[in-house]
Amino acid sequence: MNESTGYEALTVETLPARLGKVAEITARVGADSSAWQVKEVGDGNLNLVFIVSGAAGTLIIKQALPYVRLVGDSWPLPLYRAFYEYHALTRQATRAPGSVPSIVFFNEAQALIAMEFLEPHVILRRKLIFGERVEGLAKFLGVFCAQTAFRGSELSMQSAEKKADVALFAGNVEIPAITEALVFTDPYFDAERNNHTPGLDGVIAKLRSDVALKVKAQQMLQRFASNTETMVHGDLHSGSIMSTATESRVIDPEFVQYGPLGFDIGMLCANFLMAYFSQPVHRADDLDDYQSWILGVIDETCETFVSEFRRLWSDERTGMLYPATLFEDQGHDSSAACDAVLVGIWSDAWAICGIEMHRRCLSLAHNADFEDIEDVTLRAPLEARNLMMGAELIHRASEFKSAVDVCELARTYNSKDFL
Ligand code: SR1
Ligand code: MG
Repeated sequence: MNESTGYEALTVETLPARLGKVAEITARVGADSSAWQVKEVGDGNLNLVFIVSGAAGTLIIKQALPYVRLVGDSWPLPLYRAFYEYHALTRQATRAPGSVPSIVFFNEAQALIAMEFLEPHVILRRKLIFGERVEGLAKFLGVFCAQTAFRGSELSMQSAEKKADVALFAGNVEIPAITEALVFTDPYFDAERNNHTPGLDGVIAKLRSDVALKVKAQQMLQRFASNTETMVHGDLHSGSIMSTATESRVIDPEFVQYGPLGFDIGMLCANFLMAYFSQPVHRADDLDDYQSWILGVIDETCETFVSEFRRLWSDERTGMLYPATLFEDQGHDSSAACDAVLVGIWSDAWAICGIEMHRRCLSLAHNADFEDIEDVTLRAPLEARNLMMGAELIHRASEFKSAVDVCELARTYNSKDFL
């Protein structure tokens, strides 16, 4: 226990006694906490996650640990990330209704959030590894990304409210610092926490000797750190999405901050591309079909993002940016302005996409898509395709007309041999 704050990490044994008197929780799980069943299921890099079931139902209890779980207490991490996650979830629930689990209870001192148990949802990354399809996934994700991006920006928000929000989330220093190092910087030199699959040394040496690539990655870091366009989820990968065969939700926004409009969709596409490149080892029978399905999800997600963004532009442009007083009220069509904003979003998104493809193979915290491939002689050539395509995306980020071009590029990389 921390004497000054009263924080104490929960355990399977202590949870019922410690939370058994919280009315919001007993109302959802059951009054008799001695009969609760508790399982710790956290398989992420940072937190404790408990499934708590009782006579009345089931809840998720998520609690931050004061260090990085993946590494241990040699890497301390502030508990305040639960506070930011809570505030991110409330904003996402308003800006993209139905997209995130509902919150039942929040305790700041204990860095604890009790939330809706999603069932029979499973982590999307596992579904992609097992070759399962999710109906409506692309529509859901495209709408989520567009609504949170648009409605969290001064295209929609009043400036006073948006600036207050930027100030609130600016207190989240240490968590974005992980992204600043692990995503944007460490992949491009031999950083202490890095690791990579044996066999990739030649490809990695090529990337790390590409000064223009490093400059572009640092330019994107500058934008990530300094451009507070909208509230981003900050860690939107297939491990932050839970799905059934027909329904999906976004979870885990503790990496929230105000950042570039294209950040989330870029990171998301990278994770679909990594799922795509990893498939040849995960399946034989329906490989072509399943890979095409993944590319179809990328394409439709991006298409949906654009159409929803355009709809919001026309129906909900209530902020100080590109006001109707300057366009429609003067008899001027603003669609060229919308096009220009979208061009900027995609240029950022494809660069972020390439950078995320690099970091998941080169720095700390790799993806199960590749990492589950135990035979490194099979894993390395697939990761090499992913790394090389990542570099092309970063270099040519502003040249892609749409996700169709990016998917086409993925198809060409999918048959290349770089080792
Ligand atoms: C030290 S944390 C490493 C990664 O885990 C989180 O889920 C984020 O993706 C972060 O980059
Ligand atoms: Mg996470």
